Amino acid sequence: MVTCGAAARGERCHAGKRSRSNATWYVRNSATGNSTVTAWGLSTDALVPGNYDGDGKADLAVWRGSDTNWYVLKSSNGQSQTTSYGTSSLGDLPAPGDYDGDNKTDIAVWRRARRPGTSCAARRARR
Ligand SMILES: [Ca+2]
Ligand SMILES: [Ca+2]
Repeated sequence: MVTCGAAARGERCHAGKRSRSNATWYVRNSATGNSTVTAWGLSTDALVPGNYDGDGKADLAVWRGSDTNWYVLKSSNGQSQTTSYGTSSLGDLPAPGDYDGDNKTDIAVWRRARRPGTSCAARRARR
């Protein structure tokens, strides 16, 4: 069984925090009806499955807002890939897709535009 990116690096996935726990993917194969069970990611991660390695099969993948890492378990070779992308402090949300048409899922985030002067600090300053 493969474990989450943190465990692959020799770290504890939940690091003793109660709000997070390991998560498990249950996938039912449409061709055979068989299921696979794989521990990957944390309960607080965003789910971002896609075909990141271009082999035509979806890869288990999560985006962790706390460290802005994308943890991908590549279906082609079972290896993990960790990529940092996004800024959670700016409210980024993961938005993966094949934006360039190369049959590989691209990492992407969606960020809401912030209007100047609408931050909490700016509103307090006007009072
Ligand atoms: Ca794949
Ligand atoms: Ca692509």
